[in-house]
Amino acid sequence: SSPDSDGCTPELEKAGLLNKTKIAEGGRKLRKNWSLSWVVLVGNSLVFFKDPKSQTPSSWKPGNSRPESSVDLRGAQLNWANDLSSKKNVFKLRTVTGNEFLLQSETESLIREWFNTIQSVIDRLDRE
Ligand code: I3S
Repeated sequence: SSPDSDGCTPELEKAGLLNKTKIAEGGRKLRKNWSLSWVVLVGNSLVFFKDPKSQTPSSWKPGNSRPESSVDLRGAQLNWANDLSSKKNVFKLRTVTGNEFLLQSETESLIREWFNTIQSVIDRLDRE
C-alpha cells in the first residue's frame, strides 16, 4: 500500500519553477511584478516559495523555506491567458476570493502539464 494509505497526508502532486505575477487581489487589479517562483501543488493548495536562486547565499537556509503565499484551489478557475501578457505560455488562476495570478513558462510542454494537473485538482474538488 502507499505511504499515505490512511489519506491523512496531502499528496504532493507537482513542484517546479514558474514565472509568476499576481494581477488582482480581492477583485482589485494590481500592477504586474513578474518573478521566478518555486511552485508546489499539494493537496488542495498551490503554494508559492521564493526562488532560492534569487536569494543571496546568506539569506537562503533550508529552514527558511516559509511559503510566500498559498492558494486554495477549491472553486478556482483556470484559463489560458495569452491575451493578458506579451509572454507566451501563460495561464490565469482565479480564486473564489478574487485573487488572480498569471503563471508562465518558456517551455510549452511544462506549462501544459501544470495547467492539466491544476485543472484536475479543481475538478476533483468540484465533485466533492
Ligand atoms: O500588462 P502590462 O501592464 O503591459 O504588463 C507589463 C508591465 O507590468 C511591465 O512593468 P511596468 O510597466 O510596470 O514597468 C512588466 O515589466 C511587464 O513584464 C508586463 O508585461 P508582460 O507582457 O511581461 O506580462
